[in-house]
Amino acid sequence: MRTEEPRPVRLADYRSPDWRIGTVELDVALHPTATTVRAKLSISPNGAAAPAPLVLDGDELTLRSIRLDGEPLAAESFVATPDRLTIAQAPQRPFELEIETVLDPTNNTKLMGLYRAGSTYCTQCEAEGFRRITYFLDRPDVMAVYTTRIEADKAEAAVLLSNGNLLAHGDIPGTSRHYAVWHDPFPKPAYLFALVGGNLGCVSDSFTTMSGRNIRLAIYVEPGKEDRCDYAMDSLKRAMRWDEVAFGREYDLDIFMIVAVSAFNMGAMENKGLNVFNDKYVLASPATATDGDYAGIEAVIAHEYFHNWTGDRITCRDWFQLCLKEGLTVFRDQEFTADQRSRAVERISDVRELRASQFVEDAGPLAHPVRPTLYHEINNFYTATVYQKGAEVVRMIKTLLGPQAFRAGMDLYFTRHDGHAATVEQFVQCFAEISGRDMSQFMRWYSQAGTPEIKVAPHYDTAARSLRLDISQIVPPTPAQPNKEPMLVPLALGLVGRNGEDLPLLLDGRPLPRGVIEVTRASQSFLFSEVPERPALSLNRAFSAPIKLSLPIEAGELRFLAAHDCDPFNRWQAIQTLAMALLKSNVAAICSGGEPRLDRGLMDALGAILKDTALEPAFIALTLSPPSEADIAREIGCDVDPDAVYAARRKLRAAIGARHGKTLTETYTRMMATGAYRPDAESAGRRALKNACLDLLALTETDAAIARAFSQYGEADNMTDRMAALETLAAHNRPERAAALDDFYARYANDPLVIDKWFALQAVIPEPTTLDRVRSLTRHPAFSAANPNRIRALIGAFAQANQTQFNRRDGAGYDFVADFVLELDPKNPQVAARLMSAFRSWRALEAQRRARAEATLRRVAAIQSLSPDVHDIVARTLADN
Ligand code: 0A1
Ligand code: ZN
Repeated sequence: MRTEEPRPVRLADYRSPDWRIGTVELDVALHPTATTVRAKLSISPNGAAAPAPLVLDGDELTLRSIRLDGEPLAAESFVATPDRLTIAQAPQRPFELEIETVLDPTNNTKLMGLYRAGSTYCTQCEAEGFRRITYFLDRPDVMAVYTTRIEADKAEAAVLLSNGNLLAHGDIPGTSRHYAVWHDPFPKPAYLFALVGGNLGCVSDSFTTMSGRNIRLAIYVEPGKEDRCDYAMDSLKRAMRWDEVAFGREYDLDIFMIVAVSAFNMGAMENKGLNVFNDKYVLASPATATDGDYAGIEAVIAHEYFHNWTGDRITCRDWFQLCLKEGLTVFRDQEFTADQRSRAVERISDVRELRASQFVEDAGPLAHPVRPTLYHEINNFYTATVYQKGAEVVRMIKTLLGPQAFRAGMDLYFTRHDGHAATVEQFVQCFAEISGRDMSQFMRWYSQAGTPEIKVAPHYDTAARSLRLDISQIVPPTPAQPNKEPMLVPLALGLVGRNGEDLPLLLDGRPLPRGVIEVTRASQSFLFSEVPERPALSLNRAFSAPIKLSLPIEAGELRFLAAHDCDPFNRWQAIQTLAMALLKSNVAAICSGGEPRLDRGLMDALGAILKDTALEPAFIALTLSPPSEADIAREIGCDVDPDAVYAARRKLRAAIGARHGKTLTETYTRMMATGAYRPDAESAGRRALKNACLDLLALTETDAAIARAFSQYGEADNMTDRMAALETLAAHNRPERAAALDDFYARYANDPLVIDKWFALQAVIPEPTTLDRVRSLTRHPAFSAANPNRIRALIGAFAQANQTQFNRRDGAGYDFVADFVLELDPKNPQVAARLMSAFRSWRALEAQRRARAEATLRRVAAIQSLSPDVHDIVARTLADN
């Protein structure tokens, strides 16, 4: 808890460690409230010129004993507090330190360090959780080889796991206890350490690597849930193969384990050889998981597996380099999904997500560079900017270099830095060397926050048959960065001729490699020659750069691109651009008491897409969905009225339902499946389109449309269709809604992950009664403020996905969330801080809501006992720089 203003950590202050730790031998005796940890560390000075004190990190630790080279350390030669162990005069030679600490995993509510998820013992050490297990140099550039002995009562923990390969196991004679010894030969930072003990069911399989090594694969879950692991196991094997093919990366230990736990602060964790997962990203069956859940499992399993090379074999020198492993690994998992499913659909989904979360973050007080230079609490930097924008930055390197040079750069990175803790500079240097390019301007993507705004003015010269693009860019000011330098923006583009085909791209008379121009200055021009006709401009194809684009383009031309662009992303984007323009003007109309208008052109373009049977159903479904409320609000930028945004979007969707009723009904029927549920992308795409039709049709409010949803709800043979119908019903205050909600609870009361859907669904109902509903659901027996999944489902969904009710004009939504955060904060500050970030767009709201939000934020900020996590978020959210 805060006693004084905490001191930030700065990138500029980085120094290599004074000490090295070569090996770590842990001996952990599990006990519910008194687990003992004996750690034997081999420590040596790190070539330091001047003798340095040894200062080990701790966090809420209790020291039992300490020995140096086998001898008890005299009381006057060390100082141990819960958060530090200092030996002022440590020997300036290699020595062995033995530290015994005692932990209380059952009462560890922060879910960092060693804790219990239900009855299972598990650990979470990233970023700084290992220091809650023993005193250590808890920083990623201290890499050691770990040997871990675990012992426990057999009845309490029949399964004992840690990183690496199993060396030995057996009973402890004369007791009811047993033990297991694990050894991980790969040096790793402490944040990748993991240990699990519990009575778990196991599903196993095997994988033969490209060099013919046989790897045992094991997924551990709550007993009885083994039959829900098939998809996770299948995804794992596909990810392992893909990394061999796409990046030449082979798995390195004899065994790869995944453990699903019910209480976890995040999605999952890439501990070496022993990934620990939020069970939401492992367990799936057609009856309990939606297509979205299946896709999430595939992506997260792949993400954690890919970390084995990008994160574990090569880790980060310090936490400022977080994007080095996260941005790169997100890029890798996105590419994996694109290859496994549909590249176009994956790209559109990723960009939608980027705009809804990262662009919003970048536009508000929590904006920060992909590589921050300062933090108060590292846990608050596991953000959309580090992850999603970090992935976009890697993708731009690939776009600039081309696939072969990109792969060669990656290969160089893997060979050069294997076994080391690296920096972003070292990563980018590999591509600079391979390509011979100067990447110094590109580095601004890592250092400058904010979404660049690119303006393009086209000038076609009929006589000269040339096209000049005048392009200017600005990077908006962000906290602590009032002035920005121009970025290197790779813009993929196409000139689309009247027949719908791409015209040749000759820049200054030469063919343009890969169709990408490089914007490098605040303003510059590009001249295309031999352009036989005035083309339609398809810019930033496949979203080649994470920018905001503005281009004077007529609606007719957008409709043309929506119908003909060979870049599927830009076909989708053309519709989004049309819809965004309409939505913005309709929001303005609603705010000034006017009527929203209709756009015949947009409707026709949508109708054409809907009828185009050559298109993937998943693509059509995405095209039928207008920009999100958060995205519209961000585009409006200031004085936002979330009720007007919601109304405009709903009206547009209702208009689509009314205008295309017949086609939507036909499509709904045509997309119905025959045969058993299959989770593959194509089947999922058909369901996505079918359910998009169902939802749009229901917005016409006809009894028939509601009845269709109600009967789909009742008759569905899989969770995707049942849940989609329930979501549709939830948007309509009709008796069917209450009936379906009650039925849903009765069916799934014993399945917490399914009940989370029930919580979330009710939390996002855009009606004034929702706050009371959410409040009373916090007292529901299925709710628990000790479980992050329950919190995210109910409170998280309300705060982050219910724009109208969180942002109630009377401020009651803000107060409710703030009060919840304050109650949670002492128990789980990490999750509390994440909830608090829902306030990040408060300055963009209209005056009354803005005042309410500010009052709530100030009330929270005034509390002295805030955790560093929540304090950091609130302080930055309120700061006006
Ligand atoms: N490295 C993980 C994310 C992660 C970060 C912190 C955690 O602590 C609670 C847990 C997980 C990933 O990228 O998947
Ligand atoms: Zn990750």
